[in-house]
Amino acid sequence: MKVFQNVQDIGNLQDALKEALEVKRNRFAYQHLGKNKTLLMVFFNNSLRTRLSTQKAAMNLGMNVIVLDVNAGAWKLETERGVIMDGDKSEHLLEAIPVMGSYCDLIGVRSFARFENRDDDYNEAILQQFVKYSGKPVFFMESATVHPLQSFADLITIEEYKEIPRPKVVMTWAPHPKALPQAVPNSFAQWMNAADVDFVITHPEGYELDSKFVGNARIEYDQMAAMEGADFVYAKNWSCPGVSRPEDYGKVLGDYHDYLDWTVSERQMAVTRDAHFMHCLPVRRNMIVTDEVIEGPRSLVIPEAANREISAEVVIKRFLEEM
Ligand code: AN0
Ligand code: CP
Repeated sequence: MKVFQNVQDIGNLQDALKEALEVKRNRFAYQHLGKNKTLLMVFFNNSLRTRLSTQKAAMNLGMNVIVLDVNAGAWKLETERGVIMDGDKSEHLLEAIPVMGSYCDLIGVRSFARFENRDDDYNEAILQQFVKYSGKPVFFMESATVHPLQSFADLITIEEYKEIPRPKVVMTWAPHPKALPQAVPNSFAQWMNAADVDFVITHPEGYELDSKFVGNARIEYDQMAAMEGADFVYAKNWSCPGVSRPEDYGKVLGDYHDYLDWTVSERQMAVTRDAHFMHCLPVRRNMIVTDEVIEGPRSLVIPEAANREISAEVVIKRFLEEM
């Protein structure tokens, strides 16, 4: 594996899940793999879980870890080639990336969608430069379009908590006051399509996700109908993916107050098969989900976040095994 971006990069999913459960039981068994190896994590955006869980995973594997917050202390980076750099950017990504690569053996990068240009975001303009110019293997820690470490942790959590062999998993859009990326729902759709689950997506009209991630997943515009018999409810807000109206890309459509009936509450959970509630966090309470549901006995948000250490450890372990 040279890049961890898509579900295909991890290979056979059953094998990856088996390895994850083994690593979870025995998370310090592979310390020798990381000896004198350095992970560099580069953050262009905020993080709580990704930062802590990925660092913890690398330490479990015996690695040294360096973290760079690009927007807190590093030089401001220009990312476009060909611009005359007479503004506030002191350094170009084209020098910064190979320099970063020279100090480490493996790089994780977080760089969210910028919502300036849909093609740049959907072509992964920033992450692809790390892949191309760092000279080191790269894993995506939420890029413009994907968040694979999250989806892998979500899949591990579903595997651990499912009560029937092929559970019904419903991903529902939920309201949010600010424009959020599509990376989490894109990846979740991609991973659920590859997993052995009955997968349904529900969202208001206008929020259709890119077909490259949705594949053949079932779409149900009626949220209550989608929830019927669900075993897992996966809530997430995302802004307009701009599929049918590119001019709306990255926007919150209409007034979010008009969508508050999409907030996951006891009303939706009542028609499920006593579903587990999931969310990647951070979550805005009583916007995405009510206090009652997130605090309820079927909420998995904490074990789900804890599994981020496990998904990261499996991925980093796979990279180390090839070094
Ligand atoms: C980000 C998002 O929605 O993509 C990160 C989620 C893991 N969330 C926010 O920016 C609030
Ligand atoms: N779920 C997740 O990636 O959280 P952070 O943004 O805090 O890393």
